[in-house]
Amino acid sequence: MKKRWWKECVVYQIYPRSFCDSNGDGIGDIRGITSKLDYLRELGIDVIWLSPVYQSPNDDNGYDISDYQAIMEEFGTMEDFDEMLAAAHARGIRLVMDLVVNHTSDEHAWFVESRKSLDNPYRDYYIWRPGKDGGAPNNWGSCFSGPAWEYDETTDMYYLHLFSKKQPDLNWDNPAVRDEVFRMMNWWIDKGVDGFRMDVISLISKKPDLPDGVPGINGYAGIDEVANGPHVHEYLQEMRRRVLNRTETITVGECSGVTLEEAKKYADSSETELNMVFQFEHMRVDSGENSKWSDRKADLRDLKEILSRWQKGLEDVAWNSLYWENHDQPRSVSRFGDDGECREVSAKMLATCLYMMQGTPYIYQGQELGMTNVPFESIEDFRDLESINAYHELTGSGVFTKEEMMRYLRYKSRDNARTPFQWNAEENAGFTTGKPWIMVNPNYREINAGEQMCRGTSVFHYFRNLIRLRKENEVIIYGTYDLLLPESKEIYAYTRTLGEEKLLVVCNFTAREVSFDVPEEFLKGRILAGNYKDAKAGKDMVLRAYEAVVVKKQKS
Ligand code: TEU
Ligand code: CA
Repeated sequence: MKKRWWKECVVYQIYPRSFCDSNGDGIGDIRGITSKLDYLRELGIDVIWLSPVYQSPNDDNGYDISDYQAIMEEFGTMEDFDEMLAAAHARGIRLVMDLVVNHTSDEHAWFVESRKSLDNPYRDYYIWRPGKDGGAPNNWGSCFSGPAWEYDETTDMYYLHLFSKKQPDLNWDNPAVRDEVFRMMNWWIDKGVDGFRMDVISLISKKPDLPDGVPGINGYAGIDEVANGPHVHEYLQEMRRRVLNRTETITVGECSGVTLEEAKKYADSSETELNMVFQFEHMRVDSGENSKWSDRKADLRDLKEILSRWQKGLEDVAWNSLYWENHDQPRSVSRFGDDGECREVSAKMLATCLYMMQGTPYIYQGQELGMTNVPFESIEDFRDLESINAYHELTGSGVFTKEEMMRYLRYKSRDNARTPFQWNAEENAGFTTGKPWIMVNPNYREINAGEQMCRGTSVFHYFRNLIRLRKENEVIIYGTYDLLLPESKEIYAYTRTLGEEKLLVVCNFTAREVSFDVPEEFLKGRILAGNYKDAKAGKDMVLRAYEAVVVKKQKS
């Protein structure tokens, strides 16, 4: 197992629009982030993954980029960015940019040119096709509802957009596109950034004949038909040679549709492509029949099967990322824990369960406070185009009633993760002095960073302790993983082993008391972490509601 700094670090994701507003316009910004770097140093994280801050018309909150080398006006200036980068580095915190190059905004200069004429030099920067049988070239659907093709009458052709029609897909088979992307990446590395999170990077290579896929609940085929295309690994190996090898960068590919076998190519230990990937199997464990729109609760046995398969599958051959949350997912304490009376203890349990595994931990802003899903009252409360479009498409076509869809949105909408960070109990949770761009979760008076930093038993201090524990125990970073009690619906238990060192991690995923037989070798073990103050790992151990314990075997 090669030791690497990016295997030993902890990453914190900032969604800039909702993190901290410094100028009272109700929108988070770069100077707001700079003002909160000491908070992040206190938490103990090593790397910031910054969601896009590039120039954008904000159709998809910055994941639709119109200039990769300019800062979105609402977020500030390039000087603000340079100041933030220097301030982060001065605190020993690295910065990872969000690389969104499967598509650009339709307002990017390349696309403005491309759509002008068939022989425009930029025409083949994008994916244009003639219609078929009077309609779109194939049955692919957009992730944001409707078809993945938009008719453009200027040249009487359709262009592909796997996301919104304002996010036309780039044609990665065109070497000029790859040259542009690699040049831009090198420009950011020259500025001192330390790596990239790569948006939907598994989708950049499309099968040349763009074949129809299997229709979903809205009649269109999903993006998994496009994932892991014929040249994706070739293009990433080229990226590694032309950009990533020049400095010790950290790279993580967001790989919708990735399988364990594919992940061994994207993130293999020969380091010819990326360091790690975000897989989605554990994020689909509570999906509905054909889509994420469901309020089904996950079965712990499914979660254990998935996470264990990825732990064992990548062991010694690649590297895992470890995440419950990001800006696209609902809050994990509401999804996999309990956001009622057991909120804090279950937030701590979920962190223990995941971050004691092998892989690089990713913490999403507010997860370290146990921030919860949001009691959205009506569709007008939502801002995310995925949620709003799905609501109109799926209720309009009768797939779901409005009541069903509102229930599913409250449980799964991406906006659950995008309400303002809760800094304190003052108006708007201390996020802004203006009118926030999206509602603040009403529970900010009880759940906020200010209160938790002053309370040693808070979720914040528990996360801080887990981060410290990882740094002090190599067995957590490099040890092998072995699942215990695979059939238990209540307990997630596993061991980590590195030479003589051995840990036991036990988590009760229910509000009920559950008995657990502590393996003999841990009976006299030392408690390294626990979300109840008087945890002990004795014979006939009884795990309390959402109790989590980490026990270190004592050398005999
Ligand atoms: O997300 C890609 C992706 O797979 C999402 O469609 C995600 O699976 C879905 O939203 C879960 O419901 C990336 C970005 O993270 C997302 O914010 C962007 O909207 C999308 O790509 C397009 O850039
Ligand atoms: Ca602002």
